[in-house]
Amino acid sequence: MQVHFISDLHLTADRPALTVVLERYLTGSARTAAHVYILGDLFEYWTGDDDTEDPLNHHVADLLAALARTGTQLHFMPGNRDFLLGREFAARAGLEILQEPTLIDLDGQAVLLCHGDAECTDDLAYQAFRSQVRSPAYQAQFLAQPLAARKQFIAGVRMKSEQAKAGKQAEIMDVNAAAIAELLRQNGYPRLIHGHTHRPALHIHEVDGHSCERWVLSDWREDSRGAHGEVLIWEDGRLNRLPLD
Ligand code: LP5
Ligand code: MN
Repeated sequence: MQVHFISDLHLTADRPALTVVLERYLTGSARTAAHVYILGDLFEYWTGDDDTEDPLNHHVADLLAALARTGTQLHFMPGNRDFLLGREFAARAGLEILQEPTLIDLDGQAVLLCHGDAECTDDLAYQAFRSQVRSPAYQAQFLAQPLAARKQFIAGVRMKSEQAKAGKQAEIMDVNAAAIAELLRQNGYPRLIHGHTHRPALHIHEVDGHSCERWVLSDWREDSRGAHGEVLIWEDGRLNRLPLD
């Protein structure tokens, strides 16, 4: 049995080549997976499920739904950019929305899944912003606004976030080791898989005498190599990274 993990695709109409990589993956190697877990930031940003103006949203829903129809189970965990993705889009795309964090069983081994932003606890400005925008009352008030107003607000947040990041030290934008240790402790010392930081690596955390693997997923991007991504694949009791282009 294969189980796949991807995150941080940051799909946008501005980078169509990334959607082509996704299309090749979903019609290719994803077909051999029993489960595909999308661990957040599938989209560059998400305005609300009623944003039906953007053809990209329909196209991605159709691609995911076509894979779901072949029997592969699709799971989506919200990222810091697409946490407003809701039940309507999930139903269209054949996705199950997961709570964060979620503990799964892979051939008898416990694996914990999260996006990764909640564990960046040194980034105090981000955590303050996060608790505000993750409040259900704030989200309901936001989603009640007209689409154009929401788009304008998000454009402002994206600009402010880029300015803020330019002034932050790289270390504070990574996960905090104590936050990871606490997460592992609370969940019975599993293996951990997350994205968000765009720093693909395998780390070992020694917590209370347990040795826990932390797999950080790669983001998908367009650079001098062209558009490319990566999927982490569980098969025969081990994890392997498969490059996608
Ligand atoms: O995503 P990434 O990795 O680039 O940066 C994140 C943190 N930034 C964010 C913001 C998103 O990137 C962009 C917004 C996506 C749309 C979400 C919808 C929101 C609508 C409201 C819903 C109810 O998550 C960044 C972290 C970085 O990860 C590393 O972990 O540092 O955090 C910031 O930069 C946040 C700033 O420090 C503080 C907040 C600035 C925003 C202020 C809002 C004022 C709005 C004014 C609008 C006119
Ligand atoms: Mn993220």
